[in-house]
Formats: sequence, structure tokens, C-alpha cells
Amino acid sequence: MNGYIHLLTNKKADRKASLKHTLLLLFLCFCVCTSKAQDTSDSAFVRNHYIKKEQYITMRDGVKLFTSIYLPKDQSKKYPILLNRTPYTVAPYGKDSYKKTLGPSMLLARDGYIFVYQDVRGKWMSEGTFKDVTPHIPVKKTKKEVDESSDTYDTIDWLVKNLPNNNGKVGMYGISYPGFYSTAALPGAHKALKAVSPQAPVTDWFIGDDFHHNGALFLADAFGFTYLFNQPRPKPITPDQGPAAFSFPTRDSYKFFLELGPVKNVKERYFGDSISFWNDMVKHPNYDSYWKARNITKHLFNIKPATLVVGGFFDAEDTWGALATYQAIEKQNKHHSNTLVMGPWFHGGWARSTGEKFGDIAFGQPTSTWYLQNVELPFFRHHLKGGPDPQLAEAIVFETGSNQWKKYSVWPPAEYKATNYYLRANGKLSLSAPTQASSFDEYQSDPSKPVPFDDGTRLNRRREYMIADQRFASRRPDVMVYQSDVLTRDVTLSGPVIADLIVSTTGTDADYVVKLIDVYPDDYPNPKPNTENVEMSGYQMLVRAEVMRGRYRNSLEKPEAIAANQPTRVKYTLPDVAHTFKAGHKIMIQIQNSWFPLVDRNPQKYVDIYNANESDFQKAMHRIYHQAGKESKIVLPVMPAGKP
Ligand code: PG9
Repeated sequence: MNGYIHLLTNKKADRKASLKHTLLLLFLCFCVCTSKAQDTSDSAFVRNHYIKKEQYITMRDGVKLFTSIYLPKDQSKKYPILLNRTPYTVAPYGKDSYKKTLGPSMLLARDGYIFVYQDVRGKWMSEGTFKDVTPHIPVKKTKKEVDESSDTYDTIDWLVKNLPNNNGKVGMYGISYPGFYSTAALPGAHKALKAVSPQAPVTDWFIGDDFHHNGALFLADAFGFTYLFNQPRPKPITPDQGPAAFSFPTRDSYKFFLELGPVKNVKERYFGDSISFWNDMVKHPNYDSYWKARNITKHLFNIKPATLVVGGFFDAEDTWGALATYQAIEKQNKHHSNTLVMGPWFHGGWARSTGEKFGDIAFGQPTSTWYLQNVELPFFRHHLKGGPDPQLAEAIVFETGSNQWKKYSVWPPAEYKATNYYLRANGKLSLSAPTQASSFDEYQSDPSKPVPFDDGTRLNRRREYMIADQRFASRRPDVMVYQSDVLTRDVTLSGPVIADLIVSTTGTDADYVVKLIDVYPDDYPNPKPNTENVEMSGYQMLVRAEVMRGRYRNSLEKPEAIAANQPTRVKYTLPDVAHTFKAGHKIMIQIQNSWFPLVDRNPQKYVDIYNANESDFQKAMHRIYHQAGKESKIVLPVMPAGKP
């Protein structure tokens, strides 16, 4: 808005009059500056440049979905549509209540798009019945057979036919659960849908996202989330009419969940039968058709819209989903524009922070800002507005440790070499295999004293646990620690990490948690200013951790007890990493059998854990073998030395 002030001063005006003019000038300047200042603030820009309308859009089965639409006031040109479908409410409601920001970033709001937000079926002000991660129906025989793909198709069809000044092109984006709804738009996409960005998308809640990893229940997240999210909703409501979050009797979550006892007490003491999704989880403890139907990736064929899949290497919720969605689209669609961006981010960090640091670790640059300006904005401009082709690399990945963006023609990079790092006696990690005839570590795991997943006491999980100092764990007798010699050169890892262990237990089931850690040198300097009062000397930075519930080691569908006291192979893949262990650092592996209360406790007895009793929980002696013929190793994706 140009505030151009043209002021006439009357030479003959007396001092009083000139003072009046001066005051008027100052006031007008204030108004203009304020207006400019207002325009520069995001919320003011939204109010000054967009007009909101609210609309029910009718789906093919007659169900009406509540849709909030922000139209550019400048109607002198046509705009593409950017659609976000969410189970987390399109609030604020009311045509005079505006969102403070629009779009995946305000860069797009300032660039000019029509922004559309929709409450998905069965949530908030939309009609219909909600289904968790709606199973996709590949062939729909009647108008009654609907899913998120059909709801998105019907929504887009209405938008392009009814919104003024739209240019007939539609993009979608979403983080987390909204990321799933973006992915779900891809099968049988409407021809107007040209660009889709699933970001940290919910992809498989049994294998690697949010609620379970390799069949192990993520107890604390599942408890708090389902209590609030899965309450019955008999009719459309706004958030002020919605349920309140669970009220914990203590702010010490470790204490609360330990005193909870067996997981079956969740229903018996708190949920009853009222939380539908919790009931589903109890009914489906293994990877059966219930969970398989909720993995959208097997339907990602013949994809037409360009895709930009975004994730964070330190995302506590959907790192797996981002990587799995990218890989599925890549493998199942040849000659399709599919880009992966992975940054050093927490869940949604690319949109919710500058990306200059996370936890105690600094990255030396605003990684999120760079991504928004150089990837996301040009991606949508190109596909929706005919802007220049940003020539995005196949994979754009921020490598921590060396703190630099890397671009690859394929992910994981073709150059990495799967390299065996062997667990050895005396807590060593070595490139050479053990030769001893008998060598193992033996320790006790006690489910009444599970290993905490993070240091400190708090009610809500902090996302920084994904990158936090692991010294609180490495000093416990039930955490086995193996570390390399001090590195004499940088070691860069890019790709998947594989844990390949030979173990035994006196129990008949067990959880295995493997942690990959970057050990800083003792003389590593502290940050200046050290506002967090952190001690980086000898810091044990978590690079990647993952759990495998022992019963699923051979099959997620068909659990198998572990034969007590028998050497047993437990082999599984941890989500990809991109990290350089600098010369002077050490590579550390920690192994433990609990990760609490992030993950529920394994009774260490082969029983249905959702219905286990207190008496089922037993201490167990564990062995980790590192001897000839029973080598335990971690396979690391090592890049060629000196890779530019
Ligand atoms: N993926 C996130 C989440 C879903 C369900 C449970 C917990 C977290 C999210 O949608 O924010």
C-alpha cells in the first residue's frame, strides 16, 4: 500500500497553523507507517489482502464438508488454489475471524494464492463419520464408496468450478496428519491437481509413525493423543465445544505411566470403551489388514501431480512416513517429478522455526528459511503459476555434523557403502570382526525400572529427545555401550542404518532399542552465549534411535516368541540418516531393552501385551554376543571419504 503524502504548506500560515499542519503530517505519517507496519505483520497482511468466506461443499455421497476460503482482494488477476485438508480444525470459524497466517509459509500468502482449508469428513464442522487414516478404496463401485481421494476430488471439482478468479490449477500441502490427506489426494487425482507436498505425512502407524515403531506401542503419545482426538463426536462442533485434554495427576510422566502398570489399565482406569482408536489398537496388536489398509503407499501408482515430500531427520513423529512416502512414489512411478527434502528438523520444524538449531545442536544457518525460499516457494510457483522451473534435485538433504546441504540424484545416495561396525568386548565398536570363541555382554533388564527415553522430569514429551545428550542413559547398568576409537578423519553417513544383533534372553520376548550416537571430544567448546547452560564436553548427540519389539523380528504379521536362553538374531533397519562424525569424535552405539514411557514396557514374557497382567512382567537376563560365529554389528551407510 503506497502511502504517498502530498502536503501543501501555506507560507502565510501563522505558526499555529503550521504547527497544525505539522501535527497533521505526523499523524498521517503515523497512519501510513502503521499501515505499512501492519502490512508487514503477517496477520495484518492477511486481513489487508484476503477476504474470507465459509462454504459447505457436498461430496458425492451427500455429506457436506466445512470449507474455509481465503480469496485475494485484488481480483485483477487469476490465482491458483492451495488446499489443506485437516482433522485438526480449520479454525477460526466465522467469516470475520481470520487465520493469522496462510499457506505452508507466508511467502506464498504474499505471492498470492487462493487458500482453502477443509475439515475432513467427520471432524469439527464437517458432516459424516471420521475414520482414522481412512483406508483407500481403489475401485469405487457406488457413490457411497468414498475415501479421502474421492473427497478431495469432489472438493477440487467444486472449487475450480465455483471460486472466482481461479486459474484452474490446484496445489495441496500438509504436515503430519494433513500430510496424509495430501498423499491421499494422489491416487486418481483430479486433473486440476498439479502439485502436492506431503510433509512429515502419517503413513503407517504400525511400522514407523506416531503410534507404533516395529510393533512397539508409543505409549505416552498414543495415550494423550487418542484421549483428545478420538472422543465421540455425534454432531459438528467447533473447538470451544470440543473435549478437554486428559488431566494428569502428576507432571512426572515417567511416574504416571509406571504407576499405570499394564497397558490394559488404560481402559480399565481411564478410557473405558469411549476411545475408539485405542479400542482398535487393542483389537489389532499385530500388523493385520486393519493396519495394512491404512498404509496409503501401496496405492501410489500412476501419480500425475508433481510431488515434493518433506521431512525432518529429527522428527519424533513421522520421519519414517516422509522417507517411506518418497520411496514408494519413486519406486512405483517412473518419469514422475518427485523430490525429497530432508532437513535437521523436528516435526514440522521447516515451517515452525528458522532451522538454525535444534536442542543443543547448531547448524550454522537458517535451514528452514533456505528451504522455504529456495524449494517450496519455487516448487508451487512453477507448477501452479507457470514460474521458472527451479530444477530441483531429486533429493535435497541437510547433512548434520558437516552442516551443509547436499543434493543427490537418488536417495539414498548411490555412493554409500554398507559398512559393518562390529560390537566388540570391553565396549568397543570396530571395523574388524571378533575372533574370540566366546564373548558377550550380560546384564539384567527390569521392567519395574525401565530406561527413560529422555533425561529430566516433565509431563509432555519434549521433541528435543531426538537429538539430546545420551549420557543420562549410557551410565545405567542396563544400557550397553560400544564406541569406536577417536576418529582420525570425518566419517559421513547417508542412508539407512541396520542393526544386526545376536542376542539371548532368559525371557520369551523383549524390546531392543539401538541408538546411534555422535560423541563429541572432551575439549569441544560450549556455545557462546551459553544461554542454555549446556556442557558440550563429551556430549553424546543422538543421531538415530529405533525400537524393535522382539516378537516381530521375523514378521510384523506373525509374531514369534523368543526361545529362552537361545542365541537369536534380531535384525532391523533404522530410518535414514545424513550425518558426519567429525575427526576427533567417536561413533557410539547404545543398546537397551526399554525406552520409557515413550514406548510401553515389554513384559519380557510372550503374552498379549495389551491384556497382560502385572504378574506377567518379569526381570530378564540379556546377552549381546560379540564372538566368532555370533557377531553383532551395526551396518552404517558410509560415504566415500572426502565426498564433496
Ligand atoms: N503425526 C502427528 C500425530 C498423529 C497422531 C498421533 C500423534 C501425532 C500429527 O498429526 O501431528
